[in-house]
Amino acid sequence: MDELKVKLRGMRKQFQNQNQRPPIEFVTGRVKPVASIKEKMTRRHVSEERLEQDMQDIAGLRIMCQFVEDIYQVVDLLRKRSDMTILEERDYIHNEKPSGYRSYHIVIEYPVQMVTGEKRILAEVQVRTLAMNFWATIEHSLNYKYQGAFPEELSARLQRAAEAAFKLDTEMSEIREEIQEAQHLFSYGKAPTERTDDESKKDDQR
Ligand code: 0O2
Ligand code: 0O2
Repeated sequence: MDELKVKLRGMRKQFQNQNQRPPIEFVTGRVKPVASIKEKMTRRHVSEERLEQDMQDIAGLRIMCQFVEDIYQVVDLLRKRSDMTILEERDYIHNEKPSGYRSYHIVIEYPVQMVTGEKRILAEVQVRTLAMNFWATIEHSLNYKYQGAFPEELSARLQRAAEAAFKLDTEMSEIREEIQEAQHLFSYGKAPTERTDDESKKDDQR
């Protein structure tokens, strides 16, 4: 998990080193707690022998992006990497879940070098916008209270909130160029187009 977090955060750093806006805002990761693994094993009828193959999210990473377009750029970057293999992709952005949940899920196979030799582990990478993350975090915490059985009114409200979050993402995408220019001005004191030839050369050499 730590290794993968370093690598994904490294992708963000590389863009920053090039004075480019990174498509990754931040990365988090968790190992599924034992209680959640046991609960999912019962719910999904997963045997202990099949656990490593059948439960894909024991190791889980989350990549947060500013814009929906960034999600697909990140997915493309992950597809090109040779240190991990993508086994499955699930686009819950264009096929949102009945709850209203949106995110892009990727299941990767990642070789870990153990003292006993190489071990290939599965990890689930969830790529989402900040707005999708806001919604999912809140809905997830409500799930603890209601154990997934939301009252109808709350469920409808959450679905409406998910649509509102997606509308926000769509609106932000439409003014993306304006925002990007403003962010560049804020970070580097000038718009990307105003950079001198000398500065561009320096970046290329980095
Ligand atoms: P910085 O400088 O704090 O931003 P670790 O592996 O120790 O770095 P850990 O304990 O695994 O981190 O925590 P986790 O939850 O996986 O990731 C936390 C990272 O995500 C931290 O970044 C947080 O700052 C960042 N983070 C969490 N929530 C938000 C958020 O809402 N907005 C933003 N922008 N960042 C968030 P770093 O890498 O520790 O560095
Ligand atoms: P955690 O660590 O508590 O987040 P299943 O787990 O059976 O629902 P499957 O096929 O194993 O489904 O994987 P799926 O649906 O691609 O991804 C499951 C994970 O996506 C969940 O993990 C959540 O993190 C997230 N997710 C999926 N649907 C929703 C939703 O409606 N609301 C929220 N907030 N998150 C969702 P877990 O198992 O809940 O673990």
